[in-house]
Amino acid sequence: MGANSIPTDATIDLDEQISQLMQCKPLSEQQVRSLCEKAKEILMDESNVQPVKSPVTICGDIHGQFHDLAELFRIGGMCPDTNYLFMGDYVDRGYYSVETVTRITILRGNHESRQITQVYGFYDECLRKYGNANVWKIFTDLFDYFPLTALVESEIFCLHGGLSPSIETLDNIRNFDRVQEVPHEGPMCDLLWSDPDDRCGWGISPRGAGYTFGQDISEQFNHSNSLKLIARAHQLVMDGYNWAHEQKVVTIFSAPNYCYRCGNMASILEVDDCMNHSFIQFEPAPRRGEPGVTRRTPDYFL
Ligand SMILES: [Mn+2]
Repeated sequence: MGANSIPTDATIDLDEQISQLMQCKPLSEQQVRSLCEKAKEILMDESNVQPVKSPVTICGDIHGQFHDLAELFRIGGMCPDTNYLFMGDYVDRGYYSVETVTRITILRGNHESRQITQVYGFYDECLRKYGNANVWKIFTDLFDYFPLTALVESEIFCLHGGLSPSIETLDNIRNFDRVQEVPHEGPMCDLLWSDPDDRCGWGISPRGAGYTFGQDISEQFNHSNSLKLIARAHQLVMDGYNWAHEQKVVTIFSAPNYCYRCGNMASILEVDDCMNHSFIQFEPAPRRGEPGVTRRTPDYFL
């Protein structure tokens, strides 16, 4: 008791680090290392289906668009005043993965992986900003501990991608060992890669990993697990959110003008303590110094 009100060296240091990050200045390798060690201690005690209480604000992909993340906090409220649930894909694509990932932790996305980050930008960004791959290694080692899914008040099931033909119940998910690189196939891969589809049943995903799943699959899963809604991220949607499967599934995407060229709105989902939900849409933050990106992004990775 009372210890919380007395700033220790550690909390003073943490406040300084937060203010440094809010100015979009990267932390030192040593600071990243010690923060990630602390984060790992917290994350390793979390469940594969991490329980979350309302009120909570649920967010989708960020992809290193740091200034837009700052805009998200301005609109949605600062931590810890607002309780946030982020559904993965913090890194790659944008120019500020290093700054972005240090501010938030929660569910794992398909980009929180050693293999994907070496192709889509985070690895190169770490090399450019730190001169070596140490920070990339520290972060990707931490990503292995990120929870895979969350459950808000036993009603809203949150995850990055979607469902898996190998998973019928939440207990199936609770029982596997998540502390590993994202596998190329199997239930853990599917949770981070799958997408809802207009066609019924399971389909082959054009992404080359995970599956597509139809409304029948979502209805069965929600019924079996007494869920009202599946909230997920992973797909660019022009309004920032998109209902599917007769409101059994919603996609939330929180990177406005994705890749600095897609022209989409972003959104976050606010769930209040009575479980009422409302979407807040937002546009890109004013920015300076970021070049317009003309490089084409393969559609199957959006
Ligand atoms: Mn994704």
